[in-house]
Amino acid sequence: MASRKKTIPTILNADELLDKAFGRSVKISKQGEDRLDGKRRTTVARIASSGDILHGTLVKYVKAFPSMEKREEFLMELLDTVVGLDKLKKSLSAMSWASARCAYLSREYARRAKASQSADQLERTKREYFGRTSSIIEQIRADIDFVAKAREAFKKIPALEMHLPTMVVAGCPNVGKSQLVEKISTARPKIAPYPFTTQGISVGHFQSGYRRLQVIDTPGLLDREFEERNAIERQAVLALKYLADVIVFVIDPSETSGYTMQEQMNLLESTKKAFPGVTMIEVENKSDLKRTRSKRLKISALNNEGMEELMSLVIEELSKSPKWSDETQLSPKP
Ligand SMILES: Nc1nc2c(ncn2[C@@H]2O[C@H](COP(=O)(O)OP(=O)(O)OP(=O)(O)O)[C@@H](O)[C@H]2O)c(=O)[nH]1
Ligand SMILES: [Mg+2]
Repeated sequence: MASRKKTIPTILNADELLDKAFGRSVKISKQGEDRLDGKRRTTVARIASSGDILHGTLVKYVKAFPSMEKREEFLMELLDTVVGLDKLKKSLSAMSWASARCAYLSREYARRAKASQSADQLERTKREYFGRTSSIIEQIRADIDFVAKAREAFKKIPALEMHLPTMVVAGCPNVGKSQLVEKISTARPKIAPYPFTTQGISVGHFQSGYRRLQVIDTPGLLDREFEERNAIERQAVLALKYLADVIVFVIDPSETSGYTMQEQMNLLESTKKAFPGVTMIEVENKSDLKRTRSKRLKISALNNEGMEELMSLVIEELSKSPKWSDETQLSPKP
């Protein structure tokens, strides 16, 4: 599965950050007119260098996150669901604050070191600088850890393309959504005979002529209010809300999924209500196990039965999407 570009660098924790800054600067050594002068120049250079490293590294972390005020509403809402935007903002601004403090302390103590008149005074200045800087980093230890966690979560958000006509597959857990997605697209979701196999949304592509189309596999949705859903289920709801041009709702009449027809119909109704503008194609999967007399399209994602018919229905619906006319989405000719 394609994932978001790894633009956010690995985030060092507080100890690693201090090690990096002070470990590197300790290698610096300067000559002077006499011993004291040499020591003084070395100390000034070490203070400046460690300050630069701390400031530079923290600024890099903060800048690497997509700006919270920026346009991508969907991405922001997804990030909010996954990590919590308020907390992320708070931690990033703590990092900004610390980077400025480190820069200030480094300037201030380099100045003091320069003015030091004895080896003793120089040593005290150095210690004080180290102590104050370390305590700044210590203060943001939890923020650094949180940002590192957010980065991991952010990396797992698949690279969704907002401009592609998109089919979203929904339904109760274990009904065969991932099996269907796997058969028709480039996505390779995990398929297993138990509910809640799919964690978070995953994305794949398929072609119609030269046109690239997007399919999103979602975790099994349960018939619950948005507020009651967990973070994983909310991702699926958000994908439906922002991206779906057509929803393929998978039903398992064999009930081998562990969900009764009644439970599945309840979810179908609530999904219809929640996304009133979106066309919904209802399919009955696992037709190799059970076929009902309903008018719904019967498929077997496992045996490919009915799949061509389903996909032509899907493509017909997608071709009505305003995104379909966007020529930029055409794949280059092979
Ligand atoms: N007999 C039969 N089994 C199927 C068919 N489609 C899927 N399955 C099986 O049903 C089980 C669940 O399939 P998944 O594709 O993982 O189901 P899912 O809806 O993605 O489940 P979650 O990700 O847990 O929500 C697997 O053991 C599949 O092999 C089918 O057409 N016929
Ligand atoms: Mg699945």
